[in-house]
Amino acid sequence: MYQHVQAYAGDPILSLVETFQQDPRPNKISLAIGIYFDNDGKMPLPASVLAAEQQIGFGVKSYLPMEGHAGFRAEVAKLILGADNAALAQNRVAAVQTLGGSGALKLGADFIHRWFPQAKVYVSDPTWDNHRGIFEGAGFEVGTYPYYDAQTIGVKFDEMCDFFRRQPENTVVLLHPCCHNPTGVDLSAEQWDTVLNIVAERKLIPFMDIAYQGFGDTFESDAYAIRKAVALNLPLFASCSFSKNMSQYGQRVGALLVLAPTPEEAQLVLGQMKFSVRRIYSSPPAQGGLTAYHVLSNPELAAQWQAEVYEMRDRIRAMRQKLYDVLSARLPERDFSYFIKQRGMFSYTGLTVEQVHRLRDEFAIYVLDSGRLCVAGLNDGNIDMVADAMAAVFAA
Ligand code: PLP
Ligand code: TYF
Repeated sequence: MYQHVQAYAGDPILSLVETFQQDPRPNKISLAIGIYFDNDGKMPLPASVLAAEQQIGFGVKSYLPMEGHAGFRAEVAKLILGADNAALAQNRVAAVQTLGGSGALKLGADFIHRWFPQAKVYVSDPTWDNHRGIFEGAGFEVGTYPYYDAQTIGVKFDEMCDFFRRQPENTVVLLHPCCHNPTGVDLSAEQWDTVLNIVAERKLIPFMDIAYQGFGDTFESDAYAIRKAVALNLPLFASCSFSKNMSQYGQRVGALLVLAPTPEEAQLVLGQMKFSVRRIYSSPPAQGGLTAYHVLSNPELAAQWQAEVYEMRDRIRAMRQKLYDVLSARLPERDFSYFIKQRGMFSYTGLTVEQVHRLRDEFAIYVLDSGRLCVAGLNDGNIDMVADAMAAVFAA
């Protein structure tokens, strides 16, 4: 019956997690998956989020509307765009509660493919693997734009701009407003200004995927590119995720925001989003969305939550500093300053695939073949081992 069904090769990140779980070595360390762990190596639930969950309780929850919880949608739009954003007062933003950031990407991708079927999509080289997966799954041809420069461990900024200048109208460019996954290499505010002016001139469609707001710098500055795109009145799509910054991984909490030129068009977009949702899963899960709504709508809980995210951010920064200190002391001829310049949970370490395999085989330390390391998996208990092992493979 199913002989003709193609075998699935598996997702590279999730497959590595399985390999790790089967590794019998007791001292093994996983820095492969993008999850925030605390200094004890546990996934923390912020106290603000726990308080919100307790307020909501575990009683029966009715269905949410197709587009999700109205309060959640309004609060997320304020969090991402800024509470005083004129586009919100003008009712020009269509907001949908989605199944995590992935669900927001999928909903946005399907919408664009349906209404702009000629559009091509470009993602950064490199990007989160599933960006390509989701957009190809929606029927797009997906290409890459120049981004990461292995020579400088920075951005190929001029090449990126030149590339954007050559694209036709309505080309979709997928951008990471902060904490680029997988490299940790971000654009500065000035660079965003330049890029978004090109996007405006060329009439491109910016699709901004923000999964790590608050982990880079502040909630405001991490959303700089998104707010600038709104200020320029671009046809912005923004997908956001609360998986990491509210530890809602398995609850599937995210949102898609679409900026329209008029309130009427925002309603048309919202209507099609609802239609899409109805035909796929009918309505989003209630528990996580309600939790996020309670956190965001209660000023005390919201302030507490932001402070808790900044603690996570600071712990990640401390681990970056420690990695830099140990590696610089061991190999003084090499410049490891990129570890402290990169932002967010991920670091492109500069490790080659051979070095990555040595880390895995000899030291039971798991990072992705690309050299991506999840800095949030480091802690006081494993950082010395990891830094020593990295120094050993870098020195060889
Ligand atoms: N976008 C980026 C850049 C991510 O790194 C991730 C998750 O790792 C997602 C989207 C997906 O988020 P979610 O887990 O909420 O679906
Ligand atoms: O590590 C990463 O970049 C992500 C993590 O459903 C992840 O791939 C894992 C599972 C999932 C979404 C994101």
